[in-house]
Amino acid sequence: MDHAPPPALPEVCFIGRSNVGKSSLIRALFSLSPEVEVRVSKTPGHTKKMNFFKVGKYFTLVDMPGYGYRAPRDFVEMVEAYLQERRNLKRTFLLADGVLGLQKTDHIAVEMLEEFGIPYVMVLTKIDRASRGLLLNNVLKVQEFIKEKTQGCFPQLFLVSSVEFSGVHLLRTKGG
Ligand SMILES: Nc1nc2c(ncn2[C@@H]2O[C@H](COP(=O)(O)OP(=O)(O)OP(=O)(O)O)[C@@H](O)[C@H]2O)c(=O)[nH]1
Ligand SMILES: [Mg+2]
Repeated sequence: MDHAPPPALPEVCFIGRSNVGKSSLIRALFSLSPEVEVRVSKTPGHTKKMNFFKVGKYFTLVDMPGYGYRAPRDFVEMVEAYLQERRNLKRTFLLADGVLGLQKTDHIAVEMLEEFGIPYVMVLTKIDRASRGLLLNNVLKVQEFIKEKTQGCFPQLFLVSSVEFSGVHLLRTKGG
């Protein structure tokens, strides 16, 4: 938090399990903003620190390290402090894998966001890898979960593939 830029601009952040596709989605969403230079990797746990990118003069986005497998050791202190303290945080995107659906660690992340009263949008990633049947099943389960178990989650679920660019435009225009 000591290295975070001053909270002058509105901010959006992207959180989710390691390897879920946070950095890839940011790259797809901001493909027209050359200042957003995110690093993507096949190796889970690639993003180790919170990376802040200023987008034009309008807002800042934050690419977070992932939780779960190979998460940085200081993940909880780092991210909890950020979510609790960041006054200019306007929207949080919680990414879950469209093939795997919600995992145990995703439920922990949801509990944390709910406890801190942070408004968030749920996104299913890597939908190019899921068969239609599997994807439909996961979508229905997540929608039911959002409806029954959450307060702070935006009711609309977004589906994306950062490889095929599907759903990216919709998220750009409707997710914020
Ligand atoms: N097929 C497919 N692969 C994807 C998609 N999005 C990301 N990937 C792949 O998943 C791997 C991880 O992507 P990242 O964007 O680095 O994931 P991350 O959530 O930032 O991971 P950490 O920084 O380790 O927490 C890479 O090999 C990506 O190419 C997608 O929509 N479809
Ligand atoms: Mg990353």
